[in-house]
Amino acid sequence: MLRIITQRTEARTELRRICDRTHDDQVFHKEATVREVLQAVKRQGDRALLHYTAEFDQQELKPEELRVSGSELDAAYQQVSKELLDAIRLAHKQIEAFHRQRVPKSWVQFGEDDVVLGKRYTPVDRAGLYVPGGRGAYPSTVLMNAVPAMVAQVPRIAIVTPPGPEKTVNPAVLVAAQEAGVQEIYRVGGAQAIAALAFGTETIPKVDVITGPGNIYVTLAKKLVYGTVGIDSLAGPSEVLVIADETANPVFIAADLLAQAEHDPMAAAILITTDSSLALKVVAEVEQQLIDHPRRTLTEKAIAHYGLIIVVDSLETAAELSNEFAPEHLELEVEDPWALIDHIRHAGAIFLGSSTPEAVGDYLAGPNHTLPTSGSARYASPLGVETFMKHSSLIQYSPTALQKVSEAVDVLATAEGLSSHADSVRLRTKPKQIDSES
Ligand code: HSO
Ligand code: ZN
Repeated sequence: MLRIITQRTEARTELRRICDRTHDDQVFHKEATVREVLQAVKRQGDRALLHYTAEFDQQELKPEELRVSGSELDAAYQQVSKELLDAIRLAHKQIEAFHRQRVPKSWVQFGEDDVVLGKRYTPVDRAGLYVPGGRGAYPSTVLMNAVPAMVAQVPRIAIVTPPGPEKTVNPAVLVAAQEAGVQEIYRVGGAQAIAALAFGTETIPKVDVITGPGNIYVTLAKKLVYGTVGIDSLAGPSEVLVIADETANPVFIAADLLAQAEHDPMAAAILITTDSSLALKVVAEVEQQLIDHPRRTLTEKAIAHYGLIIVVDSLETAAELSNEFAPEHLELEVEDPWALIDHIRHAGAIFLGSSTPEAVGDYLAGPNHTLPTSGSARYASPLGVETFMKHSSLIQYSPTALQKVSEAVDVLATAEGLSSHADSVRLRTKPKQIDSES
């Protein structure tokens, strides 16, 4: 049952509780297990991968089975329907078009005295994409990670994903990977897969950046290998926050809240509304839509623990509370969403108006569905092409330009007690003086 809160202080306390929901005490315990797995893979390579795959995924692999074979990749196309293939292709096309517009561009700037300054963007050499298995084996996740890496022109991209029963990998995942242009796929998941990508094994290449969502073990492993490799972010369970006024449709809102809740028993679904009668209708509608929900048990759990309705006096107050929560997904189900957006400062993705359910963004609108969670939208952004790139600064000085700053560099270097720094400029600008001193 969705709870309704009208009191502002209580609302703030509840939002904080929901935002902090992943900070459980067991994390320390799990971190010890993850450290052990990382160490073992670092030392023993493939042997440790096979050991942990047997232990955690109950699949006995031979080393040569780690990589998904060409014939398996081909066969996957026979296992997905024509409708699914077409939908994957439409999604791919739109995600690619969006990300192509967002490729960071190198630039140079010509200043006085022929000074040239700039930035040069280059892709990483290798990227590793984690695709969850089981409940979260989504072709959409493959596209959302592989497409930006491809657009960034990363030369080598590898996917890791845990094997299911009979060592299989979800055929839709294999098809989505190939549609995106990735053929290098390994049947390994969990912390051991992250370790393999971070350190390299006999079979799996060491990469420079690891992206993709995963369970708590995967997330802890990404956190621990950060520094050895780059990572996209530390993904927590999914969240949606809906701001609605009296013009909103309670049936749509209920469906959107449940669309988030059905992801995970820890997912959060929050409505902030100015209309108390809408709040009551949404509560009833959520109950209704849960009746024959295929994932009823887990969805109900999420709604019971991390579902919430807050009734406020104005849309400005709604925006203020939303900013404090900094939701991963924010829906503006209000008459004039563009007027409200000026009040929104922190959100991973913003969905405007009643014809824009979050699901279009999850699948195929184009923007990435890998978004900052657990309040990290206060400082972080969606995954993108730039996640797979870095930039180098460019600096070129002319003799005249160097002459003009030589005195200042000299003073700074002397102040820092770094005489060779000073010499490196002085030797170029006043070579004789150096000679006579020596
Ligand atoms: N809402 C999820 C993404 C997703 N939805 C994948 C369906 N498939 C996290 O943003
Ligand atoms: Zn979703």
